[in-house]
Amino acid sequence: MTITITAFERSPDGGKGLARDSRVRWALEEVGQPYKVLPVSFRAMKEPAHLALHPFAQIPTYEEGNLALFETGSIVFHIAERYAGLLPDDAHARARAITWMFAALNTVEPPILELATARLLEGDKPWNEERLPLVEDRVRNRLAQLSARLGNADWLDGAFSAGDLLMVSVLLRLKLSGILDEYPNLAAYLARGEARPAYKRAFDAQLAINTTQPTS
Ligand SMILES: N[C@@H](CCC(=O)N[C@@H](CS)C(=O)NCC(=O)O)C(=O)O
Repeated sequence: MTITITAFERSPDGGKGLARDSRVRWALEEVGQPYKVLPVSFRAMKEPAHLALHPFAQIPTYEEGNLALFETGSIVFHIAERYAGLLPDDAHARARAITWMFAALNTVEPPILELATARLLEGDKPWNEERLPLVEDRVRNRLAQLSARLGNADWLDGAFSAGDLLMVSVLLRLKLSGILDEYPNLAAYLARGEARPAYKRAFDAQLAINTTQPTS
């Protein structure tokens, strides 16, 4: 059955892997499933056809036969449940990998997004100078905890899983900030994720649609 996902027609980051279709692409590449990408403009994202797929007018969405999904956590979970390669067979190990998926999205991603918002969108606010260090501390707190848990391991719980895929995807947003360098094992963890052939294929495909010229 054909899998179709949506992605930004023109990503604000120029296709450098921060738009969230990249984590869905990566999951599909890991499990070896071909997929089509439907690029959507910011205008089209607000129109009824897209809103029927995504009530919050965002990307990515995922369609497979008569199944339509939104929310990357749910999409990656669906891919990992349906195709082998992203969740262990052992029931407890599987539950722990799913726990890391939730931890990535619910516990680690929120302060990282808050920092991105504070830096990119609130830099001109008079209170930003006072607030920014507080937001950075919240990020550092989470990173220190994650770093302590990861220790010298390659991945969060045994073999690479959908938990790592989402955690690496979330940490990517910090890549250029320098903060990750304060936690060398996390910087190495991120690099390990980026070095996976499936990640590279996903990254290259996302970059390609952002660097080719529109036809009209
Ligand atoms: N929690 C959602 C977030 C989706 C999201 O924020 N998508 C961004 C692209 S990375 C988007 O569509 N932004 C445009 C907008 O919100 O108007 C998920 O994980 O799928």
